[in-house]
Amino acid sequence: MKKTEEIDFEAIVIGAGFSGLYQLHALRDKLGMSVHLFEAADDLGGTWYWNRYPGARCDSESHTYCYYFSEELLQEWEWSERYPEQKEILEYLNFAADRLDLRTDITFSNRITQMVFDEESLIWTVLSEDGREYRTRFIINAVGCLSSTNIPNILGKERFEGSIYHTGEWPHEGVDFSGKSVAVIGTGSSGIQTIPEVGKLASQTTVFQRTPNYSIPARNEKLSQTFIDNFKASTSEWMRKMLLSRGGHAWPIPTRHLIDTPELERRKILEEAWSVGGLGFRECFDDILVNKRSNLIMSDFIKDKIKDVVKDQDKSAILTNIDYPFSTKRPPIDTEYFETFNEENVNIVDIKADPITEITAKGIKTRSKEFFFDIIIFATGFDAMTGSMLKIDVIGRKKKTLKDVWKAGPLTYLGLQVEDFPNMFILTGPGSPSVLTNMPRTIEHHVEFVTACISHMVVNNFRAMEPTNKAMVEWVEHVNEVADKTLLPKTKHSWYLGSNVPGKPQVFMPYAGGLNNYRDICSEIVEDGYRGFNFT
Ligand code: NA7
Repeated sequence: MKKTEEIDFEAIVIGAGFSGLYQLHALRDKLGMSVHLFEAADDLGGTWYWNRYPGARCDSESHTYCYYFSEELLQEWEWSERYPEQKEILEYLNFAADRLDLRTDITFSNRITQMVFDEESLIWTVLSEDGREYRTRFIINAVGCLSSTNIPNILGKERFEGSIYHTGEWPHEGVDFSGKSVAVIGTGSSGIQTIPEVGKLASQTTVFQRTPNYSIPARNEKLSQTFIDNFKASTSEWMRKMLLSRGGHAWPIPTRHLIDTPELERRKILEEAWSVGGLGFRECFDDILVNKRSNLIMSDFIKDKIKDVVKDQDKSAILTNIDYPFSTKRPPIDTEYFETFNEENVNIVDIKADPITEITAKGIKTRSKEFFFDIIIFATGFDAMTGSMLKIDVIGRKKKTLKDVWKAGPLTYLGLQVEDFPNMFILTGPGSPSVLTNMPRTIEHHVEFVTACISHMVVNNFRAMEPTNKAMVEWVEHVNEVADKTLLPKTKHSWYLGSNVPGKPQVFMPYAGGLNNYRDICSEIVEDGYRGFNFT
């Protein structure tokens, strides 16, 4: 029996992705704390450990999608392409973990299932799947925003005699598509990356599309040595640009409104941005997410581009039947996605018009037709932003459960902490800019914020920290107000709102005010004596 005050580690970090690895390093090597990291997978990587589907690649540009807290890491690592593919990101994270000697303080294949706060000792007891218990003062949840897979509950799924895969839980040995008839359900970023690769290999590919997507050509390319050398000589300038931007990316900050730009000039700007490609396309004007008319013009521009590519009129009509403003759902970027539909053996089924009714032993039935497959791929996304936290049974003060506190939608202060769950932090949690940004920039900010909070507590002899109810409620109101000033909540079918998961409360979860503004708010709160937080 452990004594009440006894702890195993001063801090426990959960999750070995980008955020957890840096948090382990920061607390252990900057603050000198005893820290341990638990990870459910048998190796590190987080999102990039699980998402090994064909074509898996990051939508952020590689030289921005990495740690900037260490100039050494920046100088030593070399990215090969404009966008890093999954394998390269995993290699990068392994490189960083080895350089920082992190593996010694990580336990793999150990899923945390419960955490319980003791009000008297102010200690958390963390329970893992294998029945072991660990006691700690601080818990930092680095469980990821897009880690809890969403597999729709379609009637008859268990009857299917072929193979079923989800893009977010892809087998390490890969999948052989040659000579196979393959179904892909879902046309979000994962589906849009997978479909061209499957289309090349399978004998027949059928895409089941519920909501069509605006997708921008990624225009991936090898990075030249000149680019790499220039980058290494100016990393601080790259960082400066990223921190000034709303999304934590390094492309030029938009200054023009589409609506005020004369038509010829507007066309020229859109064409130029289209030829550069990538997520930066939406940043060529400043008013896309606030002005309906501007958004409509940009949306129509993209639809025309899709129509130019897809030759078959029926397929083109299904792919461009988009009824929501551009970028209000997370916009994918692609490599030859629409071009793939020019292949005769690649077809698309509009399941909004002709919904899937069941999965049979041999394939998929829609209301009007039966299809036969060897393989079904679910590219159906994730229970985003709250799914992974709510898989853990989190019990705080007065036996309150996180599940209960979040039953009408996530409540947090700054996306970082929840009242009645002292000393528990969530990295890139709901209510923070997170998924609306280039994740490593948001992650570094959160890790450094949490590290500073803990350091502040140590220096001042505080034993517990949590937000006040007022601060939390006001922050959630602010998150909603900010989102409501944009077109973002106008799309009802979006994982930003939780609408992809049946029964999930529909609340706009990320903070849409921009990473630059969010960072300023956090700094002001700290300067104001950690306004909104209570210290014990
Ligand atoms: P997404 O973006 O959530 O896409 C999932 C896709 O699956 C999307 O097209 C969904 O349609 C579709 N879906 C979800 N549930 C169903 C059911 N029940 N039936 C048919 N189709 C369904 O996930 P991704 O993995 O592609 O990307 C996640 C993020 O990773 C991405 O945004 C980037 O940030 C990186 P819907 O649109 O909900 O109608």
